[in-house]
Amino acid sequence: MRLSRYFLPVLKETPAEAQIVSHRLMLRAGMIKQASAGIYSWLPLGFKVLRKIEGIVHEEQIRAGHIPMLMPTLQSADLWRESGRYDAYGAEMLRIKDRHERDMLYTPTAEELITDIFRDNVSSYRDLPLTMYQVQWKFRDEIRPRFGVMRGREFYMKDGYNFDLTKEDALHAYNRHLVSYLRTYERMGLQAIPMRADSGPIGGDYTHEFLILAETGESEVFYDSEITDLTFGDREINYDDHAQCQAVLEEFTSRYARTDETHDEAEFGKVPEARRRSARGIEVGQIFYFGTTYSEALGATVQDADGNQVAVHMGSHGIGVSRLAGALIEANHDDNGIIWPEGVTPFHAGVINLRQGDSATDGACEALYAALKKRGLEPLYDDRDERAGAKFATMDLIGLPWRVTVGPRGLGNGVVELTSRRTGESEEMSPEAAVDRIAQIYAGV
Ligand code: 5CA
Repeated sequence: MRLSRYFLPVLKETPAEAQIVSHRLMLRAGMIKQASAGIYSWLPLGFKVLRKIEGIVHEEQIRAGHIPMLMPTLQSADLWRESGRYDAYGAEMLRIKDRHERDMLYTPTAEELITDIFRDNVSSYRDLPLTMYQVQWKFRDEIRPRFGVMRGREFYMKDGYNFDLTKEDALHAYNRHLVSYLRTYERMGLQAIPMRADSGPIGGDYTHEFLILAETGESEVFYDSEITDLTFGDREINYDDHAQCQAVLEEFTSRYARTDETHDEAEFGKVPEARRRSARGIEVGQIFYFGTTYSEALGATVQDADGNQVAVHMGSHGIGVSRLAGALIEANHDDNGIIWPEGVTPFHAGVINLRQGDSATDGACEALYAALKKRGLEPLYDDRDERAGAKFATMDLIGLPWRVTVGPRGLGNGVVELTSRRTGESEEMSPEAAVDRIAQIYAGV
């Protein structure tokens, strides 16, 4: 993409309404624009990041054997009356009437709708286990939407639902989700810690929240510092192997790690004092096992091997896809702007032309831009007729991890400059070597 042809409305001023750094930077970098309280348009740069996050979520869900699908944002109230949640959900549910005066709602979550699809189509234990998921917009009429996309009213969520014959199978699905979430966040360059949590209006006994440690987090968390040494890495997982998934769950959840809702001072006191930490965290996902709550309420049963009709065991599992865009910035920025991890960056590298209009420099930039594209990469070429300082400031603000700077002086010596956004370190090399290096970096992402 050529910057002169792109839509990147960066702001010079720091927007006064934004209280936290990710919100400020998303507005300044032209990623989002508020449409109304807690509701945002995703401008081209923000949309690219959202798609990258969503892509990783899809790949890891499919790897775990979960099946993608899509349900509507608007639902009829009838199903929610069957489950009893139409009244229970309260003011957070946006209720709408259609022209026939029928009660509709904008979906805050989809346990009812997926259970309805299941009960109408599945009748035998032979069709289990089954896990389906979607990535879809949700609406919760939060009393205090704030921090930009971190606590929106409309937000983009991955929500997955498992259907199993027995509790044991459903707990395997729970473990499988935990493992797939660990992989998902790590691929984005984030350390998300599973913490024992409270199940709230979704219900159920088993639930973990995934939290990223950040000063601006809304949740207070307590944990054993040993937990931050754990990494998932590139281990091979067979998601059908119950014992293997269980072992990973135990490895990542056996140390003390809880949100304030479930925090227990006496238990925490058993952690050696030097390892006790309290901090703030951003909740980027949550998994639940809730048994037969919804299947009993809605009559989602299957015939088991002995011919009995039994209610299926279920769980639901969410990832805050739009919230992650903000959380990633909270975890990756400096005074000059965003620093995208390679896995989610909107463009792979920036190309800066220091002497726009100089035919040799323009030619070298065009060749570099074409060579990067030929390697399957997406460069952003700053071909505007602007001062070098302004070009550097924009690149730093939008946070592309790699920048190639091309100017007449370097070209005289046959070199361009490759700079890492994270370390600020630069290295001179031939344009071909710069292309090779960038391609090599992304080959492993
Ligand atoms: N049905 C379950 C799992 S699918 C569910 O709704 N879980 S949830 O309530 O925990 O939401 C899942 C994730 O969505 C949360 O972990 C959080 O990351 C994100 N989320 C929840 N509310 C908001 C909000 N108002 N703005 C942005 N993201 C949100």
